[in-house]
Amino acid sequence: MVALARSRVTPPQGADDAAFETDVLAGLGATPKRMPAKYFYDATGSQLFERITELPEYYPTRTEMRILRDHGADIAKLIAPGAALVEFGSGSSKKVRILLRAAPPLAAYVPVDICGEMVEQEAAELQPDFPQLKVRPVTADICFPFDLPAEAKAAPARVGFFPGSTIGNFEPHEAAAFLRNAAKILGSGATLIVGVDLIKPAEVLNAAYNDKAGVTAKFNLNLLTRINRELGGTFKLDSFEHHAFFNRERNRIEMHLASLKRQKVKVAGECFDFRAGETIHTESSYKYSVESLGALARKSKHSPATLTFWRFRLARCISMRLRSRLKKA
Ligand code: SAH
Ligand code: AVI
Repeated sequence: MVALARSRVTPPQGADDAAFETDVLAGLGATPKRMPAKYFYDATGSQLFERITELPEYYPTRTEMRILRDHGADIAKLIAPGAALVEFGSGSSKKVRILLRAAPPLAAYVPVDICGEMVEQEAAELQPDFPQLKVRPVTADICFPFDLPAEAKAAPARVGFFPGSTIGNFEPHEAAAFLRNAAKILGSGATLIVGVDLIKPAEVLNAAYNDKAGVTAKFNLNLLTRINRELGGTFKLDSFEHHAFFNRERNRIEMHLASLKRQKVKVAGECFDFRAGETIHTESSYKYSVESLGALARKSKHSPATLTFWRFRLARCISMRLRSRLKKA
């Protein structure tokens, strides 16, 4: 076991038990019912997401890994020697390994994730493979301000890394707010490298979120298991069904949990009615175009509107890079 300096923000904003209860009760009380996607990622949810990344239908992880392998040296040029690399929503940290091999010597690597178990464990596994690197995991909600570890604060520059199209799980206004928050955390003039899934044919998208093995359905339903365990919920898992479809008007995959019958469910002492067929909207996964991503950057007041992005393709990878200079909003 490698000793890692802990940089947990206490309590991590938005990632604590009280926030979970408040958000779940508000989401179940809303019309239509909804739930923030960040709550998928308890220890089980994080493991299920890892299984999703290996599914034949789920192209984004494989494609992005390949892009990083093919273009890692170019992407690493965005990182100045001695900078601190901060990864937002780091999960298994497997993509950053490719970037770290191509990057110049760094002041620190700071994986940040809402799932404390995942970020601590993955940092401990990464450290021996990069013995010279200071790995400093942080458990935090990336939608809120959080403190960086001392090594990252003291570095002459900070570079953000946000792969996986996790930005697509934010509503557009939340994505803009995230970019402004990232600018505050990384500091004025920092570079942010973002991986974004582009719009592609509905058949490809629908298959990716409705895998034949049913892992995405398990990932979705695990949210109810988490609510039952942590908030004394009475959800019966066999009374709900995974629904996922591409919403062409809004360029997003929507994931829902649909009630198979009329029923009542209790959570944290409160009672909620479900009609047969009524759904909880559990996740949106927005797909971008080069233009809409540029518009998002401009909306976030990053000027010039330049973000680093690359195209996800099934057969062919095209790497497109623009330098992002984040200005304090
Ligand atoms: N970057 C990895 C993992 C993507 S999965 C990859 O590209 O494969 C999304 C990750 O973001 C999960 O590890 C999840 O725990 C984390 N995450 C989601 N919402 C978050 C939030 N609001 N704050 C911090 N981490 C978050
Ligand atoms: C993490 N995020 C970008 C994934 C996505 O594709 O939206 C989460 C996911 N949901 C279902 N499958 C994967």
